[in-house]
Amino acid sequence: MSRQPHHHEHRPVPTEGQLRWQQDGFGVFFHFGVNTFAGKEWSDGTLPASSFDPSDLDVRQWVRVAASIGAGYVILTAKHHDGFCLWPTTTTDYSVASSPWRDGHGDIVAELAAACREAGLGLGLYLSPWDRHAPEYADEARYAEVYARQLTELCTNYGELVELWFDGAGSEGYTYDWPGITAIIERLQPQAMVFNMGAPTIRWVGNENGLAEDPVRYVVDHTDFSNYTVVTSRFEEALYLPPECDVSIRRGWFWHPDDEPKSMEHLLAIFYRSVGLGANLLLNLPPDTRGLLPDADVERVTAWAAERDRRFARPIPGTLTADGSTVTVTFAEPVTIDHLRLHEDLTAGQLINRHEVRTPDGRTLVEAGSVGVSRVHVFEPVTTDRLTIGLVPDVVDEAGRSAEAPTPMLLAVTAFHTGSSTVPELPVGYEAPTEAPD
Ligand code: FUL
Repeated sequence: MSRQPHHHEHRPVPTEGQLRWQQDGFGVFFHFGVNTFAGKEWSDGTLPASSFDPSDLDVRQWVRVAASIGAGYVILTAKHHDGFCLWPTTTTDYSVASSPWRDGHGDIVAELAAACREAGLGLGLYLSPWDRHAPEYADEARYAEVYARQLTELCTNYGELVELWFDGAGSEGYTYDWPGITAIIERLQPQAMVFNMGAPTIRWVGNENGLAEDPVRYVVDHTDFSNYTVVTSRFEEALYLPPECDVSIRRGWFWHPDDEPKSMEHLLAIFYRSVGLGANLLLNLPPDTRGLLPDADVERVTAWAAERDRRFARPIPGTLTADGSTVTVTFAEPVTIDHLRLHEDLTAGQLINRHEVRTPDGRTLVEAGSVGVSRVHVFEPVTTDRLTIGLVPDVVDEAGRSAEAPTPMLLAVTAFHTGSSTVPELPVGYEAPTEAPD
């Protein structure tokens, strides 16, 4: 069989906005709404607006915590599947405007937007396509208008948004007006990342456990739809869509009185398998019925961030010299290290599919897949002034060389001595539920 010799390979490259979002790497999710006051994960649109009544709401506390643990952005459920809106929308009275909170004059999206601006954090919004309250939902054309107005309000009144989060749950078989939705975003918030649906620029990693898998592919021809179905959305051509790993610090996305935060080991295990693999992490911290992040969660997440930062506090920079796809990393003097962080140059697209780290005596220290925006390796301490990294490009011919792809390149390699030489284990049998909650 003959192959076309000059077949031009289509290689999607990231936009500046995608690269910036990937470099941010870490965001905090806030699930808050009528569910919070009913101990529910999903509700059907019949919980009364009057039940939304946080006693001490302070979004500045949410943002302070997010900033202090190193988040670059936060995302709020402006509207979850139940249809209750956290801003005084003109499209329905099922919103904060009908609640006792601030005598119906409050606007959580506005308060959060102001707090984020003050703290220098990006703001993203979750606007559930599935709406179990809106009577118009039964009529796709009428609901398209309602949804367009809601999205327009959110994209107009709250300053710049970094991300719009479109959740697939409950939407199987429903047709939304994605061209219309996309046009609104392009007109009003063209820089916002679009999560997973419509004309996405970033994608769901495919589970709600916060876990990516090696190799982490930024170029894909489909996205997974939701946690509750195996449906996928296929594209006509492959797109550059880096993954975001969403996970809640607790079992639930919303706050429940009997739920509790994950252990620090578990959170560290998630960090290494998301950010450590080159995927973004979106960690959910649910505010409670006071409208505050609970003390236990704040303590846990603060301890987690402190341990993460301790491990990466003293970077030992390596000097890189490249010979084709082999990179030599030289340290100023012999160093004892147990962590290595690699950064791929992604400007020409994601090129590295496999790589290997070797010590000067030829021992293989690490054999792994993708590098991407940032890849962390953990190993038994080794003392050396040099490492060799062999990069294997994405597309190889029979000679083991990339036919048309540019030579893969690393931007930086940094070593660390953390005192930890293993990646924390995930708790046995842990998995977020894939059954639809009631
Ligand atoms: C899911 C939703 O059904 C959950 O309630 C939550 O919002 C999660 C982030 O996405 O698909």
